[in-house]
Order: sequence, then C-alpha cells, then structure tokens
Amino acid sequence: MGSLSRKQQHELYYYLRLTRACDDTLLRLYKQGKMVGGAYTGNGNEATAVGSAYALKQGDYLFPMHRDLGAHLVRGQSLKNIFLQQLGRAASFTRGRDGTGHYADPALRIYGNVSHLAAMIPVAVGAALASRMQRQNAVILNYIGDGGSNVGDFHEGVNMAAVMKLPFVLIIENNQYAYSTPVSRQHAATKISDRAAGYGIPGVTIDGTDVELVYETTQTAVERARRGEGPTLIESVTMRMQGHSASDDASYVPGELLDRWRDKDPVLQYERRLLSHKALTS
Ligand SMILES: Cc1ncc(C[n+]2csc(CCOP(=O)(O)OP(=O)(O)O)c2C)c(N)n1
Ligand SMILES: [Mg+2]
Repeated sequence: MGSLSRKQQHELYYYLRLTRACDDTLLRLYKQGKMVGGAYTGNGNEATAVGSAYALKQGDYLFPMHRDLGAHLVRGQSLKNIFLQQLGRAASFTRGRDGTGHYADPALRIYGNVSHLAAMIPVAVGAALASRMQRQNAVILNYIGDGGSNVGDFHEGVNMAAVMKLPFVLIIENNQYAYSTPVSRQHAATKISDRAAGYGIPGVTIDGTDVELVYETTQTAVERARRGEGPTLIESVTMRMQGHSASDDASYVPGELLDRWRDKDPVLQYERRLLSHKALTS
C-alpha cells in the first residue's frame, strides 16, 4: 500500500470518517430546521477532499469548493468554527451574514468559495503569484466542479498560472453532475483533464474515491509546483451520492448509477483496504 506510514493511514481514515459524520450531522440539522440557507454535502467526495488537502504543508493555501468539508478539517479548521459557519450563527467567520463554506480564515490560509462558480480560480492564481513575489514558497490548492470548469474564469486563471509557472494545483471534482445536468451535456471531451495539453501543463484523471491515490497524485503535483515547474490539473472522478443540496431529491439521477458508485464508497472502501492489510482491527 503506497508510501504512507501506518500513522498517516490512520489519519486519512480518521478524516474520512469525521467528514462523513459532519456531513450526516449537517443534513440532520437541516431537516430539523436549524440551518440558515442550504446544506451541500460531500457524500462521495470525501477521499478527494481529504486525500488532496493532506498533501499540503504548513504555510500552503487552500481554496476549496462547496463539497470539500474534509479539506477544511485536514487543514485544521475546528468543528466549532465549521458548525457556527454552516449554521449561519452570529459568532461565525461571516457573523451570520453567510453560511456553508463561504468564509475565509487567514490564520489557517483557508479561502472558501463564493457562490459564483469558478470566480475563485483567478483569485487563487493571484495568491499563487503573491506567494512567488513574496518568496513564501507556498503552494495554492484550488478546487472546481465539472460544471464550474466550463465557466470562462477557468480558462483565464489556468492559462495565467501555466504561462507564469505559478505554484498552483487545480482539482477538478468530476462528480458526474452539475445540479441536474450530467457531464455528457456539459462538454464533448472524453476527459476534462485533456484540456491541460492546451495550456501546456500536465493533466491527469484519477479515481477520486481512492484516498491514497488522490493523496499521492496531489503530492506529486504540489511538489512540482513548489519546485517552480508550474501548475497541474487533476481530474478526480467521483459521484455526487446525494442531491445537489438537501432540498434536491436527485430523482433525475438513475438508480443504477448510484448503486454502482455505492460499491466504491470512499470511506468504506478505505476501511476495507486497511482491514485487509491488518492496518485496522474490526
Ligand atoms: C456562474 C454560476 N452559474 C450557476 C450557478 C448556480 N450553481 C451553483 S452550484 C451549481 C452546480 C455546480 O456543479 P459542479 O460545478 O459540477 O459542482 P458540484 O455541485 O457538482 O460539486 C450551479 C449551477 C453559480 N453559482 N454560478
Ligand atoms: Mg459536479
């Protein structure tokens, strides 16, 4: 099993479990009417969020999207702050004026997304430029959905990062749907990562349910970025296992598709793997 120590494997498993538990709790609170605004779960995306953020080092920057709760947790965000923010409480980062992951925590170098899809890509690329100019040697890890990757800001941001060889890594979370629109209706390319060639940078498509694979792929990209060799596009393929938000029953998603992906549940998959390697006891 890869290059990870037993301690690191246990940490990955811990964060996968914690992310799933937080998501389930948020959904419950939403149903109890205790949440202001919507609830967006990352069920199915845990390995992508956790494995990628785990590849960052102290001083690096995280620019997550709305299904990346696991990345916030890996980068040290407290459960208290996460719940205050998600519930839209007065003591939250945004003082109750916004919810979900729409917050910034400069101390932890977490800059959450705004609603406008892809609008944070140029901002994250700007942070990468600042890191270079200030000789911080920090890498910027940013995320975007399959749907959001079709917005113009994607092109402007990735192109600038590529031309300037900035320390920038972009994870494209291809979870098969953008709200009710399947990927087949979003673009005609076989793989979203094929776009990387057009920018002159590496692009790779991976199984986003495999936490160690996500970690190792991101780590390679992060180290490349830190060496000054420029950005990488990582298309992490997963499935959005629940509706777009808690108010969406996702009745437009074929049941067989969900059944197929359920067998690849990122949390249970890793649990099975650790058990079979006797890295966990049941
Ligand atoms: C520019 C823009 N267009 C539309 C929306 C409304 N919207 C919010 S999330 C979303 C779907 C996003 O899909 P995707 O990027 O695949 O991310 P996912 O929710 O699947 O993780 C849409 C259409 C928006 N916020 N911004
Ligand atoms: Mg999507």
